[in-house]
Amino acid sequence: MTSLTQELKCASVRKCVIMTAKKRTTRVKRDKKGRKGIQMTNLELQKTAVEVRKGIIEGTHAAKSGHPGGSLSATEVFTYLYFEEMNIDPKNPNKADRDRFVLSKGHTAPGLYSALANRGFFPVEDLKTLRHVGSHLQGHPCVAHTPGIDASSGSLGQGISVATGMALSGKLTNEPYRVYTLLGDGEIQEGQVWEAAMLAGFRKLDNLCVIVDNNNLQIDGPITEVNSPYPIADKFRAFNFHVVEVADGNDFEQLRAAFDEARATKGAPTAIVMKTTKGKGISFMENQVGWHGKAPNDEQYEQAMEELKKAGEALCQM
Ligand SMILES: Cc1ncc(C[n+]2csc(CCOP(=O)(O)OP(=O)(O)O)c2C)c(N)n1
Repeated sequence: MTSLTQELKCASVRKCVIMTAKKRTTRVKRDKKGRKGIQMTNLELQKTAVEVRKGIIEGTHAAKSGHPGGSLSATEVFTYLYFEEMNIDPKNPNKADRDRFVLSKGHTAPGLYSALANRGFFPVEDLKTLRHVGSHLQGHPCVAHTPGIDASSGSLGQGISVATGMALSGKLTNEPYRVYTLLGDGEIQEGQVWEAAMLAGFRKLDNLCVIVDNNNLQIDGPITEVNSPYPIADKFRAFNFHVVEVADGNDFEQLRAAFDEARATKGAPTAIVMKTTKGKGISFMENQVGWHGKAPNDEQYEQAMEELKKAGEALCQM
């Protein structure tokens, strides 16, 4: 491939992703495995994840604050849920039978906002207004202001309770939707998480999928040094969950298998416990606790965006 062809191809990656999403938005029939998304290949998902990461960096840089570390570790799961797994419609964010998502680790809103914007819920340009006065994109998700947000969150531990209530409601009213919620591994130190898990297991809420982002770092250090929640999988099993352990939650193939297994599981809620890398995709942020809640300065922004541009170009070669 000549460099010009290569350049043109890469410049159109974003356009391609958007076109693919638009073209397939109308196709919301479940595929053979029951996935309700737009049926993308792993390569398309990887390219999309690069775009989602760009939005995280754009947003936190413009805000001069926010949480890039845990947004980047969860980028693949945000991308997979909104582009492949869930029954959602960006043109009708509140449709009654939509699958629900609750970001229990609400501080990683930049990741969720970027997935929603790239999926077409609102313009990608809005990401630069993160945390600005008057913007609909505040530091933590707010159900009243942002299209696609199903629950306000940010006080750690509470989101899983909201998700459990939604799942129980779905069972009581015989609604077909599924409920997904994403928790941090530091967050699960909160006692309320286990009250919700106890109820979900007891009520056999097989329409509920709890995802734990096991990036091993919390706000001020490794989880094993602060208050270890290990063994995480065994704890959820003790609360009558079906558990899927994912060795690499930044790998789409493994996520695909995990969500297929969760959807096929009957008679128990599923917990997907996935190992990830905090700060994934930006060399100087990876596994650095200091990037939990800090924005890149101008120089760091340039470097991060350059790395993401190169990552996108490398995917174009495939
Ligand atoms: C109840 C409550 N206590 C404290 C905080 C402040 N806080 C925000 S993020 C965070 C650490 C969360 O760590 P983890 O769940 O591992 O998140 P991740 O590494 O995935 O970003 C804390 C303590 C909060 N949001 N809510």
